[in-house]
Amino acid sequence: MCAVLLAGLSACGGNPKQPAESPGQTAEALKKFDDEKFGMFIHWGLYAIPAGEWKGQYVRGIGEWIMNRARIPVKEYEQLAKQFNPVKFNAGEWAQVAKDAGMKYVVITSKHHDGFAMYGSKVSKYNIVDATPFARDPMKDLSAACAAAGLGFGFYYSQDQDWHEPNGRGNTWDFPAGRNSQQYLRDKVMPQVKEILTGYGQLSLIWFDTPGMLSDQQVTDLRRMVKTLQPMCLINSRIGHGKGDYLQTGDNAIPIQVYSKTKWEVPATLNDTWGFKKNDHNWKAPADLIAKLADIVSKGGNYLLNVGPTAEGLIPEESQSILRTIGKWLDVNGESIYGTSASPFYFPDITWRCTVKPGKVYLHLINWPGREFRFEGLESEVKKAYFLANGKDVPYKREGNTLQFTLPEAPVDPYDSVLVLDIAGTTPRVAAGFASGSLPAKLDLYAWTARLRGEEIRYDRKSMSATNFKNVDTEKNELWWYPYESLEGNYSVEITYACDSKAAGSEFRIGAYDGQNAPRAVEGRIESTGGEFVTRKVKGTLQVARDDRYIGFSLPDDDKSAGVRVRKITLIR
Ligand code: H79
Repeated sequence: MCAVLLAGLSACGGNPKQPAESPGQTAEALKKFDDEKFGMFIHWGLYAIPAGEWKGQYVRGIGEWIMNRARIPVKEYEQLAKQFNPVKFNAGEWAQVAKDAGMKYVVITSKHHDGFAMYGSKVSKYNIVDATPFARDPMKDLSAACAAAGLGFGFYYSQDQDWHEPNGRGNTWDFPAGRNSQQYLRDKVMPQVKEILTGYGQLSLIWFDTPGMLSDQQVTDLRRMVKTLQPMCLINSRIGHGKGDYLQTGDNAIPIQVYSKTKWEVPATLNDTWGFKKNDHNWKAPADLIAKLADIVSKGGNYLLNVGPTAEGLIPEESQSILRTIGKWLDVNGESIYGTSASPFYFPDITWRCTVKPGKVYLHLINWPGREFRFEGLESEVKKAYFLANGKDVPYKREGNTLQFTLPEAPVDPYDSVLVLDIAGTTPRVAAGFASGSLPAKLDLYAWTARLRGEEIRYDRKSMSATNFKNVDTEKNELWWYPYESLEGNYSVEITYACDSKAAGSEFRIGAYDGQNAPRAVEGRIESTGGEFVTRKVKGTLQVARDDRYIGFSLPDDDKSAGVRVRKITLIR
């Protein structure tokens, strides 16, 4: 054995090109991960004490970023540790919430950007055992509770940003000077990652975040150590330099259509923060979350949904109640989620989503279409059509590749009525022009599939529209859609919105953003529609490049029209 490597150093003496890992084991772990679909993210740290407020002032943005946003000196922030005493923490209860939600794995912050280790670390005294009155390692309990409950267990570890360390990235208020990343890696990251990989049993995955400073070689060393210590432990793409086992989409970012180039996972919040924030009550509705779960799984992803426990150690009641509602839906409909494959069809709108298993097509009716439901593009013979919720047959007529279903007046499930088609053959045969990947000449990007940027923006399910596009400080409330390489081309653009005369007047911009340069954009003015939804042509042509990161809708100049309700934009090739 190479003791030097296990000590966390990069130079191992051997051939650095020699693989320290087994691709077969990674593939096996990925298969299990792909089947699981739904996991719990837990952001827990010292930031749960200020909970979004510093010295009596509200601090905007995600709660775990408070040290950064309020530019809190290390010496001051460190004092929080002396107050951290989560006496109500009960690992068994947390694992039970995940179980009740129908989640299959749990990922918790072992160290976030603030640099504080939430486990007993021998490497740095800045940890929950040595620096707090709690003086215990909650991760021992939690890893054991998850194992006992049959849940996968993984650690989040901030490998690049560390605001506590002069050589970590991100703290420019205490440490404005240069960084010796190698020293930080050698003295903290490698030995701490070794600790979390060796002290808590089998890890399903390790979840790195916000790469930026570490070099290709440094990341290679980090990956090698993980795979040497735990060959079955998956690594997410945020390790950096393309060295992950699966892709992380952006936070709360869902691809617009099926994406099957690689396995991926969407990390997402239940409100607008990861770490607990006492004033954030903007909880997403269970209906929305269940539809998002169906949406993500239909597109080929996993959903990693976050809870932010309090400084006392409790998962907020609202979070628990929402998660249990999702779990009740999964109790009945889990067959259409776990172990399924992505949709072989593209999605023309937001009425339905689709997952498949051998011999079965699951149509998730996430927006009830009324009594008539046309489903196009399936060539396979259908042997039986029925609802998962009640087992009742659903009558239909067939014309060529179109199935015309007659549905009951009301949904059979309040959230997502799953219509099962038993088909002849193992995999569905899909008619030309309907397959995922073959996008139509006219593509709707609904507000519902967008990431809502900002903490004021709101989505209304009834009118299927987003509103409250406020410009606050330097931040804007916007809609972002993620094409994942599917949209390269030139488009004319339409927008569907409603606006009353009071709110009319602002310029709007629909742009294609590559993450670095100014967007290629088309612009127009929000006009009064008398409050009705109308579809308007936008002047000009939108050029989308293959690698563009997102398509955005915003009010760039003023937010007089913040109250506009945007349902969708339409791209026409
Ligand atoms: O751990 C969670 C986040 O803390 C982390 N990733 C998820 C899983 C994350 N790190 N960085 N970011 C997310 C993006 C941060 C953007 C910011 Fe801001 C810009 C932070 C401060 C300025 C957004 C806008 C948050 C506050 C204002």
